[in-house]
Amino acid sequence: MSRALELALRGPAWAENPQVGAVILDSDGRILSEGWHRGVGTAHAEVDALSRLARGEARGTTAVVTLEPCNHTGHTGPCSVALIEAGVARVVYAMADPNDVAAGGAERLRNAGVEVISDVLADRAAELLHGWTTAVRLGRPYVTVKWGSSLDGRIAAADGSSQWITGPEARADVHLRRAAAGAIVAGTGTVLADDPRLTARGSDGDLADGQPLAVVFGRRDVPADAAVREHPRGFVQFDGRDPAGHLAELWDRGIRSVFVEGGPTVAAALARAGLVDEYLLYLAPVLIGGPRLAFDDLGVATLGEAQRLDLVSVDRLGGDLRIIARPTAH
Ligand code: AOF
Ligand code: ZN
Repeated sequence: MSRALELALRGPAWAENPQVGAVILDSDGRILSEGWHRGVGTAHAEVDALSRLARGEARGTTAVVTLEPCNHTGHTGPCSVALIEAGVARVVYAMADPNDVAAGGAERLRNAGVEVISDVLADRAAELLHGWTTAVRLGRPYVTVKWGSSLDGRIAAADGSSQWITGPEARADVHLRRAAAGAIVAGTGTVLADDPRLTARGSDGDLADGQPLAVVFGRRDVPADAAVREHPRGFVQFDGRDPAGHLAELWDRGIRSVFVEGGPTVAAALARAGLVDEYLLYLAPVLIGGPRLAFDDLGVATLGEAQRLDLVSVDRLGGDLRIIARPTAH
């Protein structure tokens, strides 16, 4: 299962479908074949692994998959049936498929006489697919709000300068997370003030392979010479007044995760609407002072109304801290 989880990571993290990996083992536990899912419309992981075997070679084998084999005909046929027809004797999977449309594969396999073992390394699979699973459950993209701040919680100096509060390790981490997101969101305030490119780049400045869609929230015009207009996937603008509606439109375009980097207005609008699944803070040991904070008014008049979050992780990245928190319900 560890190997299958490694293979899963080869698939695109930004895609509409989950990252899934599979290995096929012979009766001595040797790996006969490996597979992974490359995104919507392509073979599912277990079918990809089966396709690398000769006819009849899968008979009596064990298939190890990071997600319960699907039971539906979507872009491809049901994996449960493919495994049964190939004569696989045993299926081991990590976590159940939370997608109602696809679920039910384990039962179908059992009914066909295949031995089924579940919950192997389930925690690791659940963490890998946390964003996708949450998105499927909520029926909208997984929303991460990211900001970089000084020790005193400021995101810019009085003149608006904000580059760079944090160091290169933190920036590299941001770019990895951009590349894994379906879309990056920034408000028009940020577009006008910082002229961000909203692309995922390597340390050499080159564009990463997977590029998130660029999304701008707000009513003000994006200037004709704005960098976001040169975005390799183009940019989309919403007026910002209906965050839930905008997320629904992004969902319809196949976007399953959005990475919000765009200023206190957008961050507060999403947080107030209860639409944020993850808060990602890069905290630098710098003092700035002054009025520039990461969130506009959250409608919290008294401490009892404050949003309490669960601390998920605290890591040191170079000279900065990365702090991840999530709402308790998530
Ligand atoms: C599997 N193995 O490798 C993956 C699965 O539209 P489709 O046909 O590609 O189906 C997508 C759904 O299938 C997806 O939402 C999830 O529930 C499941 N993904 N299932 O057995 C795989 N990627
Ligand atoms: Zn499948």
